[in-house]
Amino acid sequence: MSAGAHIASGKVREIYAVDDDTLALVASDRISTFDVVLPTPIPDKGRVLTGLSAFWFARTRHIVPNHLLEIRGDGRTLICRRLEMLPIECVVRGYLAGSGWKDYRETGAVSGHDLPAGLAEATRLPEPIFTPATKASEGHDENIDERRARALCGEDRYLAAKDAALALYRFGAAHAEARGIILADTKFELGVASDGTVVLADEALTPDSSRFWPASAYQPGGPQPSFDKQFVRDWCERTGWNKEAPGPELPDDVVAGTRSRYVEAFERLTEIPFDDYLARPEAVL
Ligand code: Q0Z
Repeated sequence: MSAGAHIASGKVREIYAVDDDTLALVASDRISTFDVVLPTPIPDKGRVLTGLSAFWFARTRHIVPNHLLEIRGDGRTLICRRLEMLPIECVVRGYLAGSGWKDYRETGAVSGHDLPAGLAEATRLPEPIFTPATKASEGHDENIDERRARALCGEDRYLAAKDAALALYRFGAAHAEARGIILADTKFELGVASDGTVVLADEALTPDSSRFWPASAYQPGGPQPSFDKQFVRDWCERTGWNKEAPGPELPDDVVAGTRSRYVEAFERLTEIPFDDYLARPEAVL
């Protein structure tokens, strides 16, 4: 079960120990926007994210081994191999957004990658770039250059993590693009197994760990609407909320609209009806 000691809490997920070698990752239905967890859950959001992660884990084993052992019948719990985690966030960017856009605007570079001058916000980069970041215990992660990331991980582990992250991004971005979704950037967490192998962990290629943009609305030169969260962000903006905790309670229509965006992302990417997933979560494996 997810019975066992509580190990860690994220904003919207929990980790429990199953035994010495095994963890349970449980995704709640909580949603955060503007860095604040809202008081109103989005029904099945945790199942969408769990199902998507499991889908990608099952389809990327040829790129890098991963921590997934089993998906629970509740659809929101992944049973995983416990690893020694690398001390960096493995971020890959195919487009210039978020802190990548901010760092580029201020310095012309992201994590030590000098980029051509004059790029607009949300531009597709000539090649995806690996932009490792520190793991901040609170506040925002900080992009770091290759030298610092290499020193934190060790040479061999760093190179294995970088190669895996770039290959995973390329795979996920091509799959998503063919289904009308731009994977602008994404963050992976990798760990090391007892035999020294570098292993993909945590969640992978979900809307909470990535920027998903609807390809139909893509227009470089400014911020892009988020596939999953734009509806709730726009509603929050209209309330005049100051973006400090506590966030506003969401009305039913905003909850329902947001849920359907998550379900649509799941169904477009997996080509599996979400009801099939709810009936049998192993359908994504
Ligand atoms: C993942 C995180 C979450 C809070 C630790 N297989 C693993 N082995 C050891 N540690 C982890 C994993 Cl996945 C691990 N996180 C990130 C996830 C809630 C923090 F669900 N922290």
